[in-house]
Amino acid sequence: MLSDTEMQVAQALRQAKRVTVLTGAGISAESGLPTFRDPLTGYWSKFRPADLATPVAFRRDPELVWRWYCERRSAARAAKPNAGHLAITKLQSIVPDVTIVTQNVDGLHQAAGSTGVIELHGSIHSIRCFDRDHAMDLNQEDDSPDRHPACPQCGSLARPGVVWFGEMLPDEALARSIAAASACDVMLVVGTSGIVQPAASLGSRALTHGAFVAVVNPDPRSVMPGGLFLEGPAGTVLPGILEAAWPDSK
Ligand code: BJW
Repeated sequence: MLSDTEMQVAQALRQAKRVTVLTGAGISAESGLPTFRDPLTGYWSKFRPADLATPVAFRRDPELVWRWYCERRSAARAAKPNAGHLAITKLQSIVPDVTIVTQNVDGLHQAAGSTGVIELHGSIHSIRCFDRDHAMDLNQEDDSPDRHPACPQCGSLARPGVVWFGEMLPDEALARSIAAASACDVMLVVGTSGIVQPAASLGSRALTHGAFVAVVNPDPRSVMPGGLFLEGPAGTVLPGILEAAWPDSK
């Protein structure tokens, strides 16, 4: 039995021509990947972001950072998309214009079959060189915590293709996300604490432009101002809303 709020979101989706979905680490939690800020299991409950997710940290201890990202890459590769990722893929197959903007680096939206995914914080599955941003191939033998590859062009060490604190987001990804937030009829904000900028501002941007904004999260502290709040895990809430919006679709 869906709540009134869930029915409102289902109705808004049914009428929408353009939908933008902004996701964060919470959507991959049900695939077994930790979030960042869960007080018990989140990465930042065990490690300091300043030791692992900044250019200064990499300069200070490149091997530590490389090892951490190798472990996370291996976990991301082993993970399978869950019902939340699959519901978003299904939404893309029903509504003609659905843009997925993710802060996640794990590739699980793509593994679920979603297309045109905008990766605001890059991808853990790519590497480039630290000094000069030369793209590097991540071949199997290099993908090891014990072997830190160097750039064949300039000799600088490899780093993960993600966006660390203090770094600019990829220009094109950010511009496309801002455009998608500004032009959508409905925005779903799924599994993000809404703390990290500039991604966190996309929900308010959508609201300012008149979109219907709904937040899906088990933790009510992540409510975005003005948006409707659907309390619960993405893997339950999203399939429920889709089922209510399009009961006849498989
Ligand atoms: C579920 C669930 C289930 C659980 N279903 N939900 C303006 C003001 C203040 C500061 C700044 C600002 N502009 C820029 C900054 C600085 C900084 C920033 O925002 N700092 C904040 C901490 C305040 N931003 C940056 O540095 C960005 N760069 C930038 O803006 O450049 C220009 C600039 C630079 C410097 C100064 C000013 C301007 C870059 C940000 C890069 C973030 N990088 C990371 C690491 C990426 C690589 C990696 O994966 O290792 O990105 S940090 C980490 O946080 C990761 C995430 O993408 C990001 C967001 O986290 P997310 O996804 O929201 O996860 P959680 O854990 O926070 O939340 C999970 C949620 O899921 C929770 O709410 C749960 O309840 C929920 N949940 N189970 C649904 N089953």
